[in-house]
Amino acid sequence: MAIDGAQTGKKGSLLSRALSSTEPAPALEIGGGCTTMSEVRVLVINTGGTIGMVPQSEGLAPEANKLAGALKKMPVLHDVAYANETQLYSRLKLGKDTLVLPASKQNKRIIYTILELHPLLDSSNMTPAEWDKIARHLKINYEKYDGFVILHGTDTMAYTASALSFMCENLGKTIVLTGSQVPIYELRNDGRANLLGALLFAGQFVIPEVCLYFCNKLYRGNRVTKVDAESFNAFCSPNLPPLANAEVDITVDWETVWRAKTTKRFAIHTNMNCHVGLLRIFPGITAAAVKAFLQSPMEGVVLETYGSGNAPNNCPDLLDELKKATDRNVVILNCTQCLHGSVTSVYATGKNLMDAGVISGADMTPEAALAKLSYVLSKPGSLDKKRKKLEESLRGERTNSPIGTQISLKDSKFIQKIAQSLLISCKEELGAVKDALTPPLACAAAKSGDLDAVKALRNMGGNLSFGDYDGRTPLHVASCEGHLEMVQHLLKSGATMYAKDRFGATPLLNAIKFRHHSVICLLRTAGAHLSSQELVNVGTELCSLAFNGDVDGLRAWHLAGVDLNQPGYDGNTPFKVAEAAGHVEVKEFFSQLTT
Ligand code: ASN
Repeated sequence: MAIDGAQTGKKGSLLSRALSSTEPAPALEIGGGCTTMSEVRVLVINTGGTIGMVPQSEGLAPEANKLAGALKKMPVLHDVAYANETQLYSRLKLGKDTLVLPASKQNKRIIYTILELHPLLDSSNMTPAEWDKIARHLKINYEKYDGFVILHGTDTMAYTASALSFMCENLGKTIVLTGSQVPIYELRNDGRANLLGALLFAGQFVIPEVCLYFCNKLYRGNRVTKVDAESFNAFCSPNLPPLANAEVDITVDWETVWRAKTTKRFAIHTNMNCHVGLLRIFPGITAAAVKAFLQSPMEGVVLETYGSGNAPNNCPDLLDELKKATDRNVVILNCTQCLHGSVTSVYATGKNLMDAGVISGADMTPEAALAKLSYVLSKPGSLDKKRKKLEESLRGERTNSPIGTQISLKDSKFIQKIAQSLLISCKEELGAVKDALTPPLACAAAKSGDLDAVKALRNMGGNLSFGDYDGRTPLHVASCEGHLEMVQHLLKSGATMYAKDRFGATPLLNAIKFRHHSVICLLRTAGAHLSSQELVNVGTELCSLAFNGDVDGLRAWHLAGVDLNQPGYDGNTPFKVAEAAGHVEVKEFFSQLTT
């Protein structure tokens, strides 16, 4: 993904900036063909929902094999002329389910392919089996696309978004769920705007989360709940502000964006534990009803309690049933029935629940709590470890008080001095100074391998995924320099390895060019891959290395996962070139590869 403000983000990046940026867009390798510098690829997984429904004898229901054809007739969602003029279908070897958005101001294109699941479902019919299916498609297609959109019914979208947020481990790309309240085939509908917005976020921004886009807002998927069956504004995120607002400008709150801080590659976790449930406390609920609900095979229950996590404590039998269940290792997670707020132990009625072994779910939505229980209980490990995991924030699904005080860049003497000399006083301008200064400072620190300086910038609230004026991030610089420890630190701080500088290069290509083998291996382990744009003419590059007897250079490409048998412009393979030039050491290197 190109590193401009729009894609990795300066806080408050504007759509106008995104669209008028001079950065090249990423290119991807799909089906053997090549996208151009100005094209990005998004996969749209259509699971069903109102967005693609038509009236049938029993009411609205999804209709298969209709959506792509219908979208092709909507100029705002498909540019026929561009597809024809650029021979999109033959060039990329694409089927009829691929469409292309009209050009952005900067002449960038989002090419999106619709993958329709069978059968399409009203989301009321969704089960964990469908979550597995979606996750598998994400895994299979992960390297082929820049971002992903999942079309889904609104009724259980919050459940699926929550589940996928946990099932997608070490996520580095944007996944956006969306749908609509009115079918896209109707004259007045919200489907067109929701799909367009979701595509723009998935194609133009690296927000490495499972998100939900609806009615001009991008939310963290595991923070939302459906609150309205009649309004276009169907969702709310009661305990976390939206990640982005798409008004006249698109404003991304980059400080809220959650990142997997890891060197591990993207993976999916399927087969969630299905012996979980939601139990809502109500006045008069009996101990017998609670007992029945908690019986085997139940392994985990989200208890929806009153206010700040309270349940009756004047009914000893009821508390006794909860205690007996937790003693049997049934995990009970306490969430409030209130839309807004958190579980605390302010009241005796709440404290007594904790005494019975119930775990606080803090400010998690019941949807997120259920998905988290299902995820954590399906993982190996001791019950103690699982109970601890439930109290942690795994994907930003609950607000935990930060460990230690976070220093804000606003508090930094350095920034304050600069602000004073620039006569800056307001919060927004201070933030702009911070965003402008972080990239060059972090890149300088990355170049000299100064881990302490990078850590200090991070602690001051600096975003290590921001690029400088050339879109070069600290990860690019550290990869060029071969600072292994720095690369590791940056990845563990959430820096994106999908960043592209203005020349279209990723940190992996930088590490190859400078033959930093250990950095290449680390980036590869973390899931880094080259784009088709970076692979153009690679055969000729390999032949040139072979001609010069450059084993180190060839090894770098090999470690990056590139096939070294690709011919150069004249059809000769690197091996042939080395042979002709009499480079015995290169020939030996090739023979080692084959043995
Ligand atoms: N029943 C529909 C669904 O969840 C509601 C919608 O999508 N607006 O599939």
